Amino acid sequence: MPHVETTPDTDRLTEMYRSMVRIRRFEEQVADLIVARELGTPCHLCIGQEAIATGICEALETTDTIWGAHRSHGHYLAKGGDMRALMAEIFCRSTGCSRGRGGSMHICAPEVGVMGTVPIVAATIPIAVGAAMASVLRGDNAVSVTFFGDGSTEEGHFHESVNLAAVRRLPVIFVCENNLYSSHMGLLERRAVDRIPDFGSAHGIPGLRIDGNDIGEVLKTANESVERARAGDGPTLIECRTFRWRGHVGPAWDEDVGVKRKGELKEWLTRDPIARCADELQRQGVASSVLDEIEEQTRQEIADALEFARSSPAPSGNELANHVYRVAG
Ligand SMILES: Cc1ncc(C[n+]2csc(CCOP(=O)(O)OP(=O)(O)O)c2C)c(N)n1
Ligand SMILES: [Mg+2]
Repeated sequence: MPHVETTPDTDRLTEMYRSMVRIRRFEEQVADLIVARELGTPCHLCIGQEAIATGICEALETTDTIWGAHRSHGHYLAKGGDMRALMAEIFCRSTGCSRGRGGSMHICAPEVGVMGTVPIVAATIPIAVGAAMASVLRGDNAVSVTFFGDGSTEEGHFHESVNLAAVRRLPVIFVCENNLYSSHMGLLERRAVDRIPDFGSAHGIPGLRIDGNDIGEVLKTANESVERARAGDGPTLIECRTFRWRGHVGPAWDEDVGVKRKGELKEWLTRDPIARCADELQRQGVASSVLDEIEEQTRQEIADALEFARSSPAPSGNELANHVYRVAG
């Protein structure tokens, strides 16, 4: 089981660097495919936010479960989801992780604990609480994690879920990726105060605010929260401060439904989680050739995933009604 640490050792940090690079380069490839009009699936990119998915998933075992939302390519990859199956899903091909029925926003890899992502804002938060309750009933000591945006904390069932998890001391971790915007609206256009951690303390659970672009801080907080959950001490709410570099949906850099974010983006680019991690690795003595090799291996992996997706067939029309149910009566 992972243990609490302040600075991850060099090998571990190198692997987390690799995880963040895989997420960033994968999404940059997806962005290019959208610009080239080869992809039409709406994609919400997490470029700039990679340290959160990576640091949290690093603290988890394969048997722990994660739940995501519309911006979840990073969660899927960080937890060990297959890159080929993700690319094929974004291409809506039959070999995709949801057999081409889901696209970018409905992805899963249950074999590694990616149980599902749903673009209805806050939708998977109560489901993650249910998974934590199931794990207590089974006695298997698994932890569940729900990733959601700052906008989700304005939904009723976020608060209901934190309450139930706190009352039952369930092994669930609420990870709020606060990128300061919900679609085109800034945080303080939507609420009177900027105090998401208070939603934890209001229910008697730890509510923490951390730098979501600092991989070491994310891992340390995740490890402490996982230990707490496994010890039966209940849930934790972690607010990870971050910023998305691209538009709410699609590849654009500085605009969001008419909102210019250029000034803020410029500032956040200087807090790049990957560049910060590279600096730390070099401080620890890792040669730049090691980082170059990670880039090259990632480039090859993405090229392979792209070739796989392009050459995969579309789902058959005969499957259209599969998994579709109606309530009898
Ligand atoms: C219940 C619900 N309301 C509205 C929407 C439309 N919608 C999709 S994403 C989004 C913004 C979510 O913002 P946030 O939770 O901060 O996540 P981010 O996109 O910033 O990662 C909205 C309003 C939706 N999908 N579901
Ligand atoms: Mg947001």
